[in-house]
Amino acid sequence: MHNQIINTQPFNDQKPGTSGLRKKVKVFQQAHYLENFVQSIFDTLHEQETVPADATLTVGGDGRYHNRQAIQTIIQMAAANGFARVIVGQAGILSTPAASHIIRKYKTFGGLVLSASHNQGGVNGDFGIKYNISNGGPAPEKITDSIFEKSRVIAGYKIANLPEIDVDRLGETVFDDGKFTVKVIDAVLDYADLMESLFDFSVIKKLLASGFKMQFDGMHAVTGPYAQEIFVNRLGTSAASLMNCVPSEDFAGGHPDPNLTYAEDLVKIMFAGDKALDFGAASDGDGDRNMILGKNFFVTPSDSLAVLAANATLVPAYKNGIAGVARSMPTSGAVDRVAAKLNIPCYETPTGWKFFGNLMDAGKVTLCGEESFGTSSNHVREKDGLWAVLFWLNIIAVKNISVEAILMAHWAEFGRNVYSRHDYEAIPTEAANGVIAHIKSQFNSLPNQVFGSYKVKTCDDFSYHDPIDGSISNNQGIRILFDDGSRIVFRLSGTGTEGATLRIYLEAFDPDVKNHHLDAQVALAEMIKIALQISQLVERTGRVAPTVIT
Ligand code: G16
Repeated sequence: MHNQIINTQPFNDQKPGTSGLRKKVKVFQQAHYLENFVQSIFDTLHEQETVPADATLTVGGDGRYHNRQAIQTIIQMAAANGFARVIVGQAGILSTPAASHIIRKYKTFGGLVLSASHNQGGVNGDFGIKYNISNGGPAPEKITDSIFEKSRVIAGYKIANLPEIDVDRLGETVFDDGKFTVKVIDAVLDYADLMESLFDFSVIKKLLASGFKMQFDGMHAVTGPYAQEIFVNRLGTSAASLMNCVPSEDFAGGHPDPNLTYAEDLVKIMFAGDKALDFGAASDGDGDRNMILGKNFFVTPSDSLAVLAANATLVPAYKNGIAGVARSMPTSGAVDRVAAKLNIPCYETPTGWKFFGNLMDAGKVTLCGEESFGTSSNHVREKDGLWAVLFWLNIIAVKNISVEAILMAHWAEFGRNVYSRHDYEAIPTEAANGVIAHIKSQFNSLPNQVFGSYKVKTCDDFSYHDPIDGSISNNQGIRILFDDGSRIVFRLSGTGTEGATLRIYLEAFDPDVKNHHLDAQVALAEMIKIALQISQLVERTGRVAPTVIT
């Protein structure tokens, strides 16, 4: 094994976003691009933490195009940067929650997770990389900021001249008398064992054998093999209950984002009137997101989090109760109402799973969730799509009622936070920044203004003060809060790779829930108009309708 230093020039666009660095595949394919970023990560680790001589790095990705090449490069760079061992998922694949689990279970120093999540794949699609720390969760801003700083001044990277590792074959390859080892593992089994330790598989098995019909959509992405092992091999459901469960490098040309727009095959099945099945679920490119559907019924991610929190004690892992909950700021306040009733704390963090890690490590929260189709608990430090699906199945199996009935009972008890998100994707960056600047310019004049039946109480740009490490994160989204508790939030996405994506989050509270079936778009129609009026979005971007509504 011979280490070399390769001279390089900095790239100026390697600032990690909401969840690591996400760019077009073609950007990552530029000479030295990936290497520069990985070296900036390793340099940060060596500077900020003591990397022990026996340090192990977990490496895996969602299997998208460019995953295999990137993994070989990372292994060679890990060897030259003082790691003693790399654990890699078979075929280079690890779902994001499985990667988090492997880091925790095998106590590795950290991990590199290769994914652009729900973004499209293939040669013209997206690729991504992020660093996860030893708790299994995404690196905090202190680390990601330093990575960016180092990427701006990098002059060289270290790489070892190793032969290509056969990542399809399980087992260990040892170099230089044990100075460096690569171990290829089957991560599906570890993850499935973890799920079996959390949920009551016997009661779910009985439900699935009772004529209850479910459909899981893997969206041609990473969760297919996990779903096969868990639902078919361990829970005994039929193979026909799984769809799109063979991972493909370009997600079969699809967009692996589990929402009502992109999971259209599943949506058709679940909204087929009398023919609809009892339960439907989908997860995304890297397996951390989930969408839950009942018979002709969509559960918003914010409601899903609230329902899981309210029913947590039905699940073996949480039978003694939950310590607290956390949600990202744009996520609806539905879970806040559950927390108030359970008399447990509820934390409001910025968008980005990395903000939950400190709270979980400190034992302050057990469940977390985001409006962006992510929920999870302290079993890992990432959001976890299949975990959420199993949680729902466990609740349904114990309660023995439909998804819709669960929501109806929940709303009757807690009221309903009517909620929707409107995304305007790939807007020219300048126009999107103009919209945000225009809203901010009204911060002084908006309070007390009346818009139809709504009166503005206050508005701000959300700041988060981390109660554990004291760090402060500013500019996390504009909030316009109305007198009656309704609100509009505007944010620029930190995960897009083309222009800017502007998100508008709309929320109104309905305490009486007179009309359970009221369509959120109908209920929020007036607020949608107000959002467009305040932002001048149509005038400034020329967009007359959102790209995606969830
Ligand atoms: C990532 C983050 C989430 C965040 C989501 C959307 O999810 O892990 O915390 O909510 O992006 O972020 P944005 O609104 O900035 O696009 P994923 O599933 O893409 O890794």
